Amino acid sequence: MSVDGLSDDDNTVHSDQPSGGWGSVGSMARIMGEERPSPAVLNTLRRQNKPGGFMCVSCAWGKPAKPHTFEFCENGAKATIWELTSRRCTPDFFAEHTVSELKGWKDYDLEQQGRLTHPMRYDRATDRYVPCGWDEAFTAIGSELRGIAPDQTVFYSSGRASLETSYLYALFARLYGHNNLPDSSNMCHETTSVALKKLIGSPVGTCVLDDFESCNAIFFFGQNTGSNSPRLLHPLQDAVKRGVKIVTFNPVREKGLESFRNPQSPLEMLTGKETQISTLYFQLKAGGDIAAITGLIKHVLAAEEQRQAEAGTPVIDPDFIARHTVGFEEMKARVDAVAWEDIERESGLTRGELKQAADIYIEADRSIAMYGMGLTQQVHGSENLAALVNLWLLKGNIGRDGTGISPVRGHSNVQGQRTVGISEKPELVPLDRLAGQFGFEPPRTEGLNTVKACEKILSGEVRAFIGLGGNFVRAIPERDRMEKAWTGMRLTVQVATKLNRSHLINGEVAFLLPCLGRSEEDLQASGAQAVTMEDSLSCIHGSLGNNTPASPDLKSEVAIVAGMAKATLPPNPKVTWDGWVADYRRIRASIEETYPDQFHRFNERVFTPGGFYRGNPARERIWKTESGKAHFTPPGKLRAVGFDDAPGRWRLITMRSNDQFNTTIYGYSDRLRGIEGTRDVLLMHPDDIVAAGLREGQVVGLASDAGDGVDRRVGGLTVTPFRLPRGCIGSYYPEMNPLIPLWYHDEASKTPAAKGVPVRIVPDMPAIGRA
Ligand SMILES: Nc1nc2c(c(=O)[nH]1)N[C@H]1C(S)=C(S)[C@@H](COP(=O)(O)OP(=O)(O)OC[C@H]3O[C@@H](n4cnc5c(=O)[nH]c(N)nc54)[C@H](O)[C@@H]3O)O[C@H]1N2
Ligand SMILES: Nc1nc2c(c(=O)[nH]1)N[C@H]1C(S)=C(S)[C@@H](COP(=O)(O)OP(=O)(O)OC[C@H]3O[C@@H](n4cnc5c(=O)[nH]c(N)nc54)[C@H](O)[C@@H]3O)O[C@H]1N2
Ligand SMILES: [Mo]
Repeated sequence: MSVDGLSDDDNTVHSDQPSGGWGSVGSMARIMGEERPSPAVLNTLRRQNKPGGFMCVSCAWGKPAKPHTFEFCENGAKATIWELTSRRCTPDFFAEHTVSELKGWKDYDLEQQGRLTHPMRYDRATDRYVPCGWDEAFTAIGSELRGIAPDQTVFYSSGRASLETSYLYALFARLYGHNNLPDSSNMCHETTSVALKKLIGSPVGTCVLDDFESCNAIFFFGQNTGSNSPRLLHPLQDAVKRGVKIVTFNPVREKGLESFRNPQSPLEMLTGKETQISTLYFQLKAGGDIAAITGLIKHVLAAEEQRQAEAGTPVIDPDFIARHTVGFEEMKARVDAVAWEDIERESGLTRGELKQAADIYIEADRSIAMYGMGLTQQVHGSENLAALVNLWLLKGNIGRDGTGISPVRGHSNVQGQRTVGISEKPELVPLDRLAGQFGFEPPRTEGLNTVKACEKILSGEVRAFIGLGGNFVRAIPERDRMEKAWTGMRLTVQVATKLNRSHLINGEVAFLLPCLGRSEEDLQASGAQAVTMEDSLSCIHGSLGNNTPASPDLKSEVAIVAGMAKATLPPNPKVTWDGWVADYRRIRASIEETYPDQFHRFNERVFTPGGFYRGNPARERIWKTESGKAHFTPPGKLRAVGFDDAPGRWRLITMRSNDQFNTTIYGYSDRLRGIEGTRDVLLMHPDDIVAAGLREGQVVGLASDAGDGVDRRVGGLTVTPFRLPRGCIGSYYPEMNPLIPLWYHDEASKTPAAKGVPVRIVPDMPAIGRA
């Protein structure tokens, strides 16, 4: 399905390479050359994602019990090599450069300095980071925190830290007195956590790896497997070989969902044979999913009517609907009333195209729905998921082998952090248990999520920010205003492996605390420590790093969290920070005590091949919703973006390249899209370039068109023809983040709507003094 008649030999920028293949090997080799990692890296890659080995720091996709010889992908290898670089960002580097100077550097150049080696304190007089001792840092942080009201403090986490670290971090926040625990998930799959919980009673996906071996169809919405979770291409390739049909809805023709050449298969590599992944690929409009899915539902309901008339076996699953769901009739009535012309206009797809997809869904006995940021990062992201759940409930495609809903999570432990208490929502945490276990009264008021934390930083109500990993200031919307407000805080602390922009925007008192990476050996009093994480499929895996740490002055994240907590809180005999640091098995024992159902015999099960499954009631058709049933939802708005069309207003999709991990830029090669050597591009349909009075290669800017009168601009983007639907344009995250208003987010979950941002094009606008 091509867009508006563009063919493969049109003049748009695109790539003829399959995902995987020699290109992926070349891409790994390039980063090997750049980072010059220690020779131990090959040994580490061999252990990557294997039982007893080390769990990749890149994506959260499931790890099979019987792994491939090399159970890693191009981007997983890049992430490991990135962590094991031989470059070091030492106190000498900070002595040479002021923080103001570094603010002018590109994200890529900052991280290229390599691993942080010493704890550093910001010195205002010289505008430099200067080395400090760990005790000095902890004591200062403790005394600052004791002087600030807990509810004016934010403890952020990026989704990489282990279950052990995350559990202690959340406990620290609650013992200190707040639930202000925003997580990268708030910018990512929070839509899933809120919407799926409401609709099917589970905040996470219902599939396990085995389901991919027994399904007949897989539907993909807004997830870029080839770049962001390439290991998932293996089960997809196997599924295709079994005859499974794969249907994709995505405004961008992503290579990984078109074809795959398995780099681990000598035959495929040598013969150039590749597997076609998607049977059908629909380039719908950004924000067109509710309309498209409603169209599919209309087709399914029409087929059901016809079957009834013919007295054949039903298309839908009436028994399931009667026993397990509520709201079917209201949903049906509303869908019946939706006009096809509205569906076609809003989705950008024809009734006939949607019929082809619906036929596959109707025919398949067992279907899996997979999705990513294309659905969650929209103003009506929760409605996207409600529409998808409607379609999946119709045929009882939840809670049977080979079926289910499978959100593809982002960071390698983002799902797990929620499981062990990193949540601003007190009702999701067993506070009574924590109270009994540790003899204190946990705070019961709702804490700040990412958007609310930003609002309170803007209004000056937040006085302290601790970042457990991540690059908060770069990842959030509204960057310009946020950076200005940030420096008004009293205390900022960043726990990190490499230098990034968030470290350069400082509070009055600021610390940069360097930690071990997951691939490194973590030696404590009782010996080498393992940590654990949870994958997208709710399986928990142990991970044991075995590389020599980048610097002898690093501490583990567990030790850093415990160090800050001990320096802040009054002594409590039940809260044994030193004991926990000495032996992480004790932390796992505490996790087990708080969550006995999911983590029983935790220490014994740490290295279960394939991980241990912590269970999901929705998979058993136990619906932990308000009604005790799964919910159909009558569709409301058909468009997921939060604005009307207007002349000169475009839908901007902020994209990840194949050469980045979130705000970490590995390089300038988006090889699966054929964009090389730059990230400063504005991707547009060739006819849109002409219609807008622009020309290919022209340098333009974008300005926010959100109608709130705030001037938000980014310049210096080269107009590049690309196969996108008319009216939709693309450019990279995080460079485009200054254009997203803070208030522009999914209504229910407050996930920033980074995939359908209203903008205007400003002709001939250069980049102005911006990194
Ligand atoms: N190598 C690598 N791996 C990663 C990451 C990384 O940056 N690099 N990031 C990690 C993280 S934290 C996350 S959350 C995941 C992100 O992984 P994904 O969920 O794949 O996220 P994106 O690449 O932002 O966007 C997904 C897709 O949505 C499509 N899209 C945009 N708008 C729409 C729409 O309206 N409808 C539909 N149907 N599709 C749309 C885009 O074209 C894109 O292909 O990956 C994780 N893994
Ligand atoms: N416009 C737009 N904005 C987006 C998105 C989008 O698609 N479009 N996606 C959103 C999504 S899905 C996410 S998840 C967020 C990501 O937001 P974050 O999770 O905050 O950002 P990352 O870029 O993953 O963080 C990178 C930094 O983490 C640190 N780091 C790496 N490894 C470790 C470690 O082991 N320990 C510690 N302590 N630190 C480490 C390094 O210093 C590195 O610079 O961005 C969101 N923002
Ligand atoms: Mo994410």
